[in-house]
Amino acid sequence: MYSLPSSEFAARRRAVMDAIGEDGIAIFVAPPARTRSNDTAYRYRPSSDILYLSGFREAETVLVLAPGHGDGEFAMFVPSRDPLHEMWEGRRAGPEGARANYAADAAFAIDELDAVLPRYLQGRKTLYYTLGNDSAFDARVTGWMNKLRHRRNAPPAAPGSLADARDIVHELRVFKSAAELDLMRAAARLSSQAHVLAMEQCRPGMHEYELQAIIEYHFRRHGAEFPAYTTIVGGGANATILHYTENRDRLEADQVVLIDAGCELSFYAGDITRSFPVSGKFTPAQRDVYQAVLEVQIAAIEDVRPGVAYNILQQNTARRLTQALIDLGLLRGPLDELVAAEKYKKYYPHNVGHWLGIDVHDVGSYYDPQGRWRALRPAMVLTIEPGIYITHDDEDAPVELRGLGIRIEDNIVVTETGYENMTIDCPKQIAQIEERIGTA
Ligand SMILES: [Mn+2]
Repeated sequence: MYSLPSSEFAARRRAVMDAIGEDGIAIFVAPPARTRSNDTAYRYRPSSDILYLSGFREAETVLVLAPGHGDGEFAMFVPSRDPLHEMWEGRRAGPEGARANYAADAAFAIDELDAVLPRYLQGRKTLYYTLGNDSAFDARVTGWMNKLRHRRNAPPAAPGSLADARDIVHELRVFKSAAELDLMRAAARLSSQAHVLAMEQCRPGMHEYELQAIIEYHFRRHGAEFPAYTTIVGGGANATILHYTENRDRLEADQVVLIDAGCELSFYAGDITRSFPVSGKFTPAQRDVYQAVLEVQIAAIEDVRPGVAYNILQQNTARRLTQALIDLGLLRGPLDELVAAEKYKKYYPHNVGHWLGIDVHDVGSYYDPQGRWRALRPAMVLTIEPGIYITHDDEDAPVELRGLGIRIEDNIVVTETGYENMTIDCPKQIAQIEERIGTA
């Protein structure tokens, strides 16, 4: 239901191969599994670029794109079939499965890498390989290069220049296809539903981890592979810690709880934040801050359309939030001076949002090739997530505002004429929120 057609993976590989040309070769290496405790591993999360280019999920995998190569231009090196290993650790595709189900032109056991890969490198001018992720693999690449440089019985044939394939792949990943947008809408919908469940089941005296469990139960129950990132549930002052993930404390009736949670469905991320009163009713002070953030968030979403430079979203948001902070009594002074001095950073220290896709903070440059902030274009997906955070010990802040964090985050697609809010079903107006809390 949620997978992409193989033609889409083929088109992505074609686009990369067209960009690197017949003089080039690109190598993509899956990161290894990581130990969690003694001899058990973290659940493996496949490499995003390998997912993007092939849909393949196993560790110990290397993808090679060598346009026009006589042995086949798309080669995969994968773990070999092994009944005993598979009995303990799970099924493997093996080289045969890589050819049959992942459209590899040629496929080999990963153990054959040293023997086979020099054949692909030989005679290519540019090697697209990302140095620095895996020093052991870097050393193997160097070894193959040296072997090809110092051949006795044939002229040297090692690539003379090194480039980074991420520049090509990550630029492609900035623009989502129609099929990808459908997957992202599904991830957004599931993430929205989970936030509504948390609102409906919230009661004073519950613990932050209970809301986390409600949310993650919904994700997994509907087939999400993982949460797209560690779920944040912070009540009161915990909401002022931007990446709070302990989720351990009791939720009190006078607190606002901030939940930042999204699922990863078919390896596409949802990323939603909502902030709501534990009791079901904002205090007047909390309501003022909430309404201010909400208005800034809606204005930022309204700014989204093709041609708007990314930094304009940032600048407009910083200015509007600064005005809000003045109105709330949190900053004092002329608006222009406060904006120029970035005084808002005390209460709003992050950016307005980020690209969203296979990675929650998705890859891709925020700049154009000339180094200027890039303009939005249709099929880009980004989050819009302004916030105001007032720590418990902020003596400049009115007492009734201390220990309060509000962030509101939606997932936005740039369209031909403006934007589509994929998380519009997740309530954020005060009346909509208050009527839901504690009703289940
Ligand atoms: Mn986010």
